[in-house]
Amino acid sequence: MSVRSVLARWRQSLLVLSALGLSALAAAPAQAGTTVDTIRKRGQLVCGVSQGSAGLSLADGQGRWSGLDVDFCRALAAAVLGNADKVRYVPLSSQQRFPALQSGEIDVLNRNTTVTSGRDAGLGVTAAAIVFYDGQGFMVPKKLGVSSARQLDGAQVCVQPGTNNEQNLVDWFSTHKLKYRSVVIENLVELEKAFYSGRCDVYLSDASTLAASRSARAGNPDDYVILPERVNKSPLAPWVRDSDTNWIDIVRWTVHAVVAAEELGISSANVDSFLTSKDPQVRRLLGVDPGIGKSFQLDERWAYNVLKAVGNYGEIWDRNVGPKTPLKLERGLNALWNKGGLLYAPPFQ
Ligand SMILES: N[C@@H](CCC(=O)N[C@@H](CS)C(=O)NCC(=O)O)C(=O)O
Repeated sequence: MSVRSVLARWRQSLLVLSALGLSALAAAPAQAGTTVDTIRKRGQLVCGVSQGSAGLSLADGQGRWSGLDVDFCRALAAAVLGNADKVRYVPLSSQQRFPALQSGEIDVLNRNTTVTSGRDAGLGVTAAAIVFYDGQGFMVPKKLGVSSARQLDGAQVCVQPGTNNEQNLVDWFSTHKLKYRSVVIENLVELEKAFYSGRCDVYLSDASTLAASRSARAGNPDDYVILPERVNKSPLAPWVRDSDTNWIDIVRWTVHAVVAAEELGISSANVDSFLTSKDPQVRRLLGVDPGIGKSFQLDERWAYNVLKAVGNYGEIWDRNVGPKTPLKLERGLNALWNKGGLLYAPPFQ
């Protein structure tokens, strides 16, 4: 073969390759913008929440949402858009929540959702940061006369499908060699009706959900008791898609920002007075000394906006689930690390 024909073939294959490359590009879906671009374009964050769990995410009669999970939706809207009110809430059942996140219907899932290895590794989603160290337990009517979950042999247990409570139920009863019958109901309102009307003896869920349900839906909350055993750790987190690392970082560091603020003594009421602080950590966090906002592709005032709108972690806790709310929860594991809890924000630098 002559040099010329080798060159001609070589040129031809380059043409074929580049044509293939171009058609491959043409066939690929248009590169979707980042989550932050999408939020900015629509002027609103779309946040997946529960269908109604007091203290975590619950709408009032006017459709106004509140709760700890809701405050983290608001915090993210403040971080990205500078306005905590720019949120559309999408109520989701346990089974609907991950498909809604995977499909892009929501930007973030803030819905009392436990971090487990299977979800993190298997669903194309990431738990960005823990916002609530909870534990799963059992609630029973006082009149059953039960003081320990070990006395629940033969019980009928109400449980929602698509939760990890279901697995914990199997694990706990088999470990303790007890029998049970599960009553599986997807709709939360129906499930709670079944429990409070006596169709099941036991309601298994996160302790926060049980406390919320008892305060909001039991005829007389004092007629029900949450048993002392916790069947599993239940760290609750905001979830995002694996594919957008900038958005994962923003969600993660928004949680860290409210924790760091509590440690630094910054609150929604006094954040303005910290703008003249000499403390380099405070100056970086609040964007007085610029850099951090830019690294997240956010306004330098992102954390200031978050704190001004929703406050620090302690304020979020007290407002939604703390001792002065119907849930009456103590901080426990959700106290700062230097106050005996697990909340610990890495450095902002
Ligand atoms: N944290 C557990 C349970 C979460 C969960 O979905 N709990 C139910 C109550 S058992 C709930 O909050 N449902 C609210 C709803 O369906 O809107 C999980 O992530 O699987």
